[in-house]
Amino acid sequence: MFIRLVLSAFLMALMGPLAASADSTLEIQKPWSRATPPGAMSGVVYMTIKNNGPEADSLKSVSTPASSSTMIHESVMKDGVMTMNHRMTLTIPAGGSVELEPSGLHLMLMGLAKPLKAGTTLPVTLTFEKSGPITLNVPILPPGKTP
Ligand SMILES: [Cu+2]
Repeated sequence: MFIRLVLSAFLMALMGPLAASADSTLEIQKPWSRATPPGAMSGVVYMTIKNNGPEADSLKSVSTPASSSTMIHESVMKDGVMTMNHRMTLTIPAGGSVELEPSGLHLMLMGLAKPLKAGTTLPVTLTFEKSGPITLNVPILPPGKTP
């Protein structure tokens, strides 16, 4: 447990400078992903994207070397059934934030090259219309854990 705490403090320190682009007014807070069982083809990434600037920005694309494709999804309850809608972009309002969290918005990694392993990190690049690309190292949590 102690080692894990030290490790996450270390990862946080690493993530700090990486989580903001040069002139960015965007802040990526508590990114996380979840370990996947062997053979699983998809994974998820959650985070909060905060926009401290005076103008809206939007997330246009997401990529990671860990999967063959990545999409912005939104889980919605429709007629009592949970379905996932594909979103082309995600707008972060000026002075506002958007939360990606379980049962809501998430980044969906499809075609995983190998299982996502707890305790490791996942490099993910978010490309925004105005702020450009922001690369993060997303911590992978064990199944059933949340930050
Ligand atoms: Cu999804």
